[in-house]
Amino acid sequence: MERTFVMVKPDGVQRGLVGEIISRLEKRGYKLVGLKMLRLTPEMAERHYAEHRGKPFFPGLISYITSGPVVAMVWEGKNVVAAVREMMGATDPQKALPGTIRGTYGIDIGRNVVHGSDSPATAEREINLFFSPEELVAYERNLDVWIY
Ligand code: FUP
Repeated sequence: MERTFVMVKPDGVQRGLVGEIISRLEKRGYKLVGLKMLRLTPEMAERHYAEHRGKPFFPGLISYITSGPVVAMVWEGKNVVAAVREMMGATDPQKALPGTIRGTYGIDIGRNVVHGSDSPATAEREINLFFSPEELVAYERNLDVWIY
C-alpha cells in the first residue's frame, strides 16, 4: 500500500490545527502508521528542502520551519500521495481551493500550515529522513473492508 509523509508545520501546531489535519485524513479512510513531534534542526530542514537551496525564499523557509515544533506523520492508503496533495490544496494558500486545508486555514505562502510529499519517490526519501523503520507500525484495521 502507498505511503506518504505529512508534516503539520510550526504555524499549524501553534494554531491548534494538528487534530483537524489528522481528523481529515482519518475520516477520508487513510491509515496513520507513524507519528512524532519534533523541532527540526537547521541541518534537517536544509536536507528536507534541499531542492530549494539557493532560491530567494530559502533562508526564510528554513527559519520558518525551524521556528517551533512540527508534527511528522506517515499515512498509508490507495493513491495517498496524490490524495493528500489534493486535500492540502495549492502551495500558495491564495490559490488553494476553498475546502482544502490550505484554502481553509491559510493566507500566505510562507505560512501554509502543512506539508505533503509530491510523489511516491519523494515520499520514500522524506519518510526515511524523519523516521527509522521501527518507528513505522504495520497493523490491520477491521474497517478496511468498508473503505476498499
Ligand atoms: P510543496 O511541495 O507544496 O510543499 O511546495 P514547494 O516544495 O514548492 O515549496 C516548499 C515550501 O516553500 C512551501 F511550502 C512554501 C515555501 N515557498 C515559499 O515560501 N515561496 C515560494 O515562492 C515557494 C515556496
